[in-house]
Amino acid sequence: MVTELANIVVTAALPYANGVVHLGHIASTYLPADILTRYFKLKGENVIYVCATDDFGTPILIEAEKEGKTPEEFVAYWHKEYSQDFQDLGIDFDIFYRTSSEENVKLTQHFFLKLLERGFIFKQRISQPYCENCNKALPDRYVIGTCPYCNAEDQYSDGCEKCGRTLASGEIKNPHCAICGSRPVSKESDHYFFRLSKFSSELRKWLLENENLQPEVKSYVLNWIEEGLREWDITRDIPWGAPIPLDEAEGKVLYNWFDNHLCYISTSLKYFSGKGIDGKERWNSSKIYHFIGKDIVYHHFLFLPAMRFGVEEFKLPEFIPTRGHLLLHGEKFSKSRGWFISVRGFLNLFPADYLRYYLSSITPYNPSDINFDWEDFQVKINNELIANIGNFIHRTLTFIWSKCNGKVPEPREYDTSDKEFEEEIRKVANDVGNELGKIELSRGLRRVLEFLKFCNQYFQRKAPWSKERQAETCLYLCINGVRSLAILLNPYLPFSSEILWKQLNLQDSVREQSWDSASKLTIKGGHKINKPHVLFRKIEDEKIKKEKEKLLKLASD
Ligand code: B3M
Ligand code: ZN
Repeated sequence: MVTELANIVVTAALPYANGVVHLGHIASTYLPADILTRYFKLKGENVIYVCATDDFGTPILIEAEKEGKTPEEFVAYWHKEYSQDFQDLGIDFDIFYRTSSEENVKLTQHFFLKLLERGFIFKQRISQPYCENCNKALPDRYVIGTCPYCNAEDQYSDGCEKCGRTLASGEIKNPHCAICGSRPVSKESDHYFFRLSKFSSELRKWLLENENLQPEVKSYVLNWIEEGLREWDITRDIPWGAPIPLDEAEGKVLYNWFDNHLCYISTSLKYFSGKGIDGKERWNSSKIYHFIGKDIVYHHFLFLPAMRFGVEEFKLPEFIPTRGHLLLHGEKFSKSRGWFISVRGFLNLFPADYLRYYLSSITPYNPSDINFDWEDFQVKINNELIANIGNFIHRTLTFIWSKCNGKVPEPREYDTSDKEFEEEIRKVANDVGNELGKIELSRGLRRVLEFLKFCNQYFQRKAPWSKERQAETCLYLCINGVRSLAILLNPYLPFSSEILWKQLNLQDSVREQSWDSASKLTIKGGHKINKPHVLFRKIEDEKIKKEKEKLLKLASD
């Protein structure tokens, strides 16, 4: 049923607009979604890649207050920073918008009213933590305490990072105010709740029937449903959020997890309306992919589908690709400890494609954690990307440049190994594409490396430099192999593949080619290439040593 949908919408979890996009988010979410989208585009699919900043919520309000900025100023600053980071990393959204947009606030209010009207939202008076010292209601991140389930300390009151549960207001043990540290008192306030439990059986059915969802994630979520779903407090007494569209609730806003995932929809609709397309119709005729990290499974596998079930206007996702955390030398990223690599920090040291290569190669399609290790990074770049991929490209191009005046020779009659090599070129795009289509991006990259091994062995065996052999057919096939490679690598390495395309002196840009043309030999004898330059530079030990020393110092502090 899924394959009949002609259009595709890919989304990546929305980064909080507070400056914490780090390599972990890139690895689990933005990069995999970007690679898949680029692949779909090369396949000629009607696909868009959608993202936005997640602007609302208490963490942002708290930090804006600390910096003496309005939340609007604060999120505008980070929106701009992120846009640049993503662009420099080649994360190529078709639209990068914001949850605080008018469109999203409107859609959120529409969802609220419709769910209310249908009886899926009810009002209840509850006691809430309140700081008498700060004179503030203290929802979510305004309170820090101990997780009642796993006893992890220093957790925010809305969810535990250790065990992954979302927590209801008042559940956290040993609560204290995140701003001043004092113990909160209780104060009564009217809140609205979403009847999540009403959707238990619909959610269960959806999970069981959708074969695209990863089994390990599904069983997690099914367990939560078996344990019983809690009604979900969707309102907050803070001045920053989508306002509740009711007179009786003046001054209250909707919880940021009520509005943020709706931004996938509102942002897509905005994009489509800019193109003169009926957005709702397009959304509902699209295959939908929501890429996330494993810490937000609860929200994407329960809140998000339940709200769409309740409103019945926008279809549910087919895929929610979920990946694990990235550790840094075996430990969790922590901005406060400095155990952290920011996007900008990385880009100041190495090219974006090195990061894309490394993360793609170590990130499997499952929720297990992965590890960023500077030495491993150096090994992968030097021994795979450079010694394997770069080497084949470089020897082919420089050979043609220096020995054939840059002109691709006409092939002669094929021998068996030429035939085998041509067969390999004809086959590889399909193999890599099969993996990419299954979101198995690291496996796709591995298949590219196998291809390279084949290429290098072929080149070695044919020894075009030796006088006794004919070099023509070998060089002709190799240059076509390099062209195929430029296309196959494009989703992974958009910058380098584009430079390579220029060196091959081919028309247009590589991203405008069709994926399937990677299995064809379209470079003819007589084609003139451009002067080759080294595409990838080796990573020196010194540079890695320096980064490792920084970490060692942190570890000993
Ligand atoms: N802003 C980021 C996170 O919890 C959160 C994602 C929203 S996706 C709708 O990782
Ligand atoms: Zn306080």
